[in-house]
Amino acid sequence: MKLEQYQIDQHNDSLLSKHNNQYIFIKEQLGEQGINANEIVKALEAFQVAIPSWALGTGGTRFGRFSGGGEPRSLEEKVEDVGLLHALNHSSGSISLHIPWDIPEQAQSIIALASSLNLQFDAVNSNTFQDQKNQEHSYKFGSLSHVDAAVRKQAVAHNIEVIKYGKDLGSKALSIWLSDGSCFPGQSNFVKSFQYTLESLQEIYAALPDDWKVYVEYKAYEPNFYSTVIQDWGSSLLFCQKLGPKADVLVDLGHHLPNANIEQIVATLMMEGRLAGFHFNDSKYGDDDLTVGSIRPYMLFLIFVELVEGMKRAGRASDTYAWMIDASHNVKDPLEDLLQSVEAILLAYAQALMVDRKKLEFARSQNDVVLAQQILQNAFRTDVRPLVRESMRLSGGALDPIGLFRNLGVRSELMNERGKVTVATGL
Ligand SMILES: [Mn+2]
Repeated sequence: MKLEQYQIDQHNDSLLSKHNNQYIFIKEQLGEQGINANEIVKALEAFQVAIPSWALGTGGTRFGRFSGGGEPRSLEEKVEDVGLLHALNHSSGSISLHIPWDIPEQAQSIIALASSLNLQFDAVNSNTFQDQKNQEHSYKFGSLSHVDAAVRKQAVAHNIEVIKYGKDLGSKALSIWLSDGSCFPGQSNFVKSFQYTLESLQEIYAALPDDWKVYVEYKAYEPNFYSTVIQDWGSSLLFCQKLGPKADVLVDLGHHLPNANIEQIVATLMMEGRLAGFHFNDSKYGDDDLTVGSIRPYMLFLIFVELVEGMKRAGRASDTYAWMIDASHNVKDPLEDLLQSVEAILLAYAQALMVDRKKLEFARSQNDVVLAQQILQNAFRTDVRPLVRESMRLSGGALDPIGLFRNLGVRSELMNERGKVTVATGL
């Protein structure tokens, strides 16, 4: 299924006068505070969030999986799904592949399909947290950190193979999330695990093309419950520093211990120029993989306050970082969920762009805690939805992406095309 521009235009026409009133209202409101609404809209238009190939089907838990019907059955259908999202919001212009769940057997035809939908290929993701069919060695006790050199070699070779697939598609980065660790005290030697991992990563790093990056993701726990080799941003940064300038730290919002101050981590990584980008999601307890902004929108906003500050300080545009959604759960239509997630990201970004930095620095210099809090909360409590809608409209997307998705009956159309019982590859 493909959306036609006239369908989006018709939808926008029906909402346009109401939208224009709302946009003019906020534009004036912001103008009184010396903020240029059009500039924020421009920044929103430029912000693209990659969609991972594993988020297009209903995610499961270790207890069960409830597929929703019409899920993509092949890589081609996954690319088509991201094409639908991008047509609706014009903010999801790339897809991030997971190998081996989504191996591009014929790169040229996949590239042609993606280009026809205005999509590019984002970072490729390796997988050494599962055993695959016919795999010689098991990853039950680790991969890049394994005590047996033969297992490490196999895991390194897999990552190098993933780079090859990515090169064929025009990707420019490899994302590595390592589940290696231990479940019980005494099971592994922390120092040896670190050193084996470093040696393995060095081999992968050496295989990176010149214009590539490797993103090193950390996670506090799960699936290992006592220790994780790359457990936090400090370990990740240490690996990156030892590897070299092509390695940067990838922050996944669900990979921290409860109540971690993620915005401070972001500020520190940006200060060091080592932030690769983000895996967005939301959670209440751990790596819950919930819709971005659904539980803790204020935290998301505070993170964007640091991101905006850090980008400005480094003189880097938003498209020089890797932004991706990493979520996959049980109860929503995955495409509607992704539309909500992208909207939440853009809302937080818009609010962060509104923060009066000069005033905030002044408040800080005076130790005016009340004013500092007020400046942030004024931005957070402003309804910036008309700005996000305007950015989508101007770039050719829909004023109300989920509304249009529902009005057009996209899911039932997909179920007609693909069947009611389809299960996408993934978790
Ligand atoms: Mn992730």
